Amino acid sequence: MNNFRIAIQSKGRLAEESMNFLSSLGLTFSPNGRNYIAKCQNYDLEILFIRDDDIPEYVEGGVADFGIIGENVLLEKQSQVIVAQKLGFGLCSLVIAIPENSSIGQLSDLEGERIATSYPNLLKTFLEKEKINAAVIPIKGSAEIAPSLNLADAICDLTKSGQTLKENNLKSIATILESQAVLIQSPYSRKRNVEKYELLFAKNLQL
Ligand code: PRT
Ligand code: ZN
Repeated sequence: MNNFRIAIQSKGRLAEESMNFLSSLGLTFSPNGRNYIAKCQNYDLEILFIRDDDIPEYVEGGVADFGIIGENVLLEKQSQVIVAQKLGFGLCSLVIAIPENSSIGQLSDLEGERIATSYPNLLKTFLEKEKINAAVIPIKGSAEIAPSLNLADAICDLTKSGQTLKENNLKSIATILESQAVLIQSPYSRKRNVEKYELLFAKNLQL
């Protein structure tokens, strides 16, 4: 890999702010930047637009030198990358939530219950730490509907405003992670590409 590349989410909750971050470094891109790859107009850098779930693998494998991803995804995937910088956007919490009318009153009442989540690794680690024996039900999305369909007694999902939980008559009983977007760096990134980033970020270049 020679080209200096950064992988960001193509569309979704981190897409716009990731582009804003790159713009804040002084970088400019052509308006058709929604292709798979966009070349920077004023610096030797390419942006790779991909799904957020794929970003850790691309960066871990060295296809991209850097990436922008939520800590929630990074920690769930136990990815071997370097966290270069916390970015202060994409703030959200990974919580355990139960139906408002549930008989579960506190964390220890989750013993023997079923919890649906797309974050099975983070949830299992939390349950082990809390010494709670609960069944983790891995799902890909829409965890909030699992209790009403009797797939689970509780969920473990991301929340920001709390509106989605409320709309589904759920309430949070524990926060297992406070997450934000982070800049990750490949362990295989060529030295000169890391230097390019450092120069860029330090705004030592006149763009
Ligand atoms: O298509 P792709 O795979 O790239 O995207 P995605 O659908 O997997 O991810 P996306 O775009 O939904 O989220 C990307 C990242 O944004 C997440 O991994 C988090 O790091 C971060 N983030 C910040 C959030 C939220 N805020 C958030 N609110 N991710 C998801 N949500 C969900 C929440 O679970 C709820 O369903 O948004 C909904 C609204 O939340 P409330 O609490 O404001 O109602
Ligand atoms: Zn995703």
